[in-house]
Amino acid sequence: MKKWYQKLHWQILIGLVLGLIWGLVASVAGFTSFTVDYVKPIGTIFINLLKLIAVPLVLASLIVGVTSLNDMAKLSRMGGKTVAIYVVTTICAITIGLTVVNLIQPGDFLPEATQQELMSSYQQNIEGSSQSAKEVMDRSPLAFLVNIVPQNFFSSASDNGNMLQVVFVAILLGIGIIQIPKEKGEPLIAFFDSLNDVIIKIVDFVMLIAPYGVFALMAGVIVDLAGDDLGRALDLLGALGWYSLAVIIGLLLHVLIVYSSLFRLFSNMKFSDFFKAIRPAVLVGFSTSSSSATLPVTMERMEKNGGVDEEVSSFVLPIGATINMDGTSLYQAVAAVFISQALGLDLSIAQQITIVLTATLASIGTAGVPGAGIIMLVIVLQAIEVPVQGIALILGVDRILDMCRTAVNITGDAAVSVAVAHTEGLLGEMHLEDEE
Ligand code: DAS
Repeated sequence: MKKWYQKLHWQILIGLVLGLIWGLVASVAGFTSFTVDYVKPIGTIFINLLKLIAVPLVLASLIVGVTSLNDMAKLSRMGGKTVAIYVVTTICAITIGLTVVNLIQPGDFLPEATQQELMSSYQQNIEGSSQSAKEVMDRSPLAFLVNIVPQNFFSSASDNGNMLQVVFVAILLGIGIIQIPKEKGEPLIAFFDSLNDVIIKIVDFVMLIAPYGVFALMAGVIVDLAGDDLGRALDLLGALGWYSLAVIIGLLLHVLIVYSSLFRLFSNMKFSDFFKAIRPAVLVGFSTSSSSATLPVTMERMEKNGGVDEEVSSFVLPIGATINMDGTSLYQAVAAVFISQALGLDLSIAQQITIVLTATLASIGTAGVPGAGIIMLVIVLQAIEVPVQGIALILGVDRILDMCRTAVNITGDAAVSVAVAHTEGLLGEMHLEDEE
């Protein structure tokens, strides 16, 4: 049994705190240049690794998710219902997230001078996109859709590629595989399934250096921001606090409003009983930050205690762990707006609507592993022409928020399994006695 300090999420939290302390001390004691030259690059390597695996992760996890619908062709009615409810709850989550972050405006807690400082420190990365931001205003309204379809998959998969194009190609490939004879499609499905497992294993490796990456990122962000002005560093911490509060308030509102409404509409199960059935899975999800790792627990709890028939849970929950991440989509919407605000960028209504579409797609493509949600945030930031480097601002607190959003992801999957089971007449008695 690992000791508490050997557990990854504690190590990351320790890395976070030590990075904060290092950044603050460096700003006061004057070794900021050492930090910039020798510590910050470790954080850059960590972010680059996350970006490196984003493309194969999206390709493999989405193709596996899309083609798994085909394997259950006889359950197409259930598949349509499941995906429809997943998409509706995801869009509700993003809308709640956008509402909360626009009301709280966490990024505006940074003084304007600091916002300009951050923006200029990313300047070399946005020359192109600020130029293309102007082009975006002049382009036709359907330009966004045109931009999703790549002319060359490999160019879209390149470093500065458009992740949305990768999502588009992945869905297209998945549908193509479904349309060819099963025996011909199986080798491809097996390949992408194996690739998915390999990438998830690589995510595990990358997350092993997360404590060091987060330490370096936090130190780098504080030093970048503070320079010789400690006050600025404290401004960032304040803004991050309000940002984290916006995410957590959004997540709580989503669970209390959307999932309880789902139960009133599609099931006669008491919401409180549902939580007694699912809470061990929610706690495992919170501590592992991984929907995939928690899936066996989620399935066992919903079948054994939640009264959901195995035919429903074995379909709805694995798909949910792959493509349904309400917590992640809400977080991505809040994070995208926060980063924009922190850089002094005002988002138009069109851009906020783009966030709804791209965060829906990004959350579908997010794998159920720690840190996957922030990798997919790249899609949303690129779609609204906001510098991806802004992720460095929020990476330090990401693990804590990952724990929270993963817990909501799991709650959403389980809630939908109850709704689908009830509408299919496959919701039996609950067994909570071992919960008392
Ligand atoms: N940790 C992911 C999950 O397992 C969610 C995320 O990273 O956003 O659901």
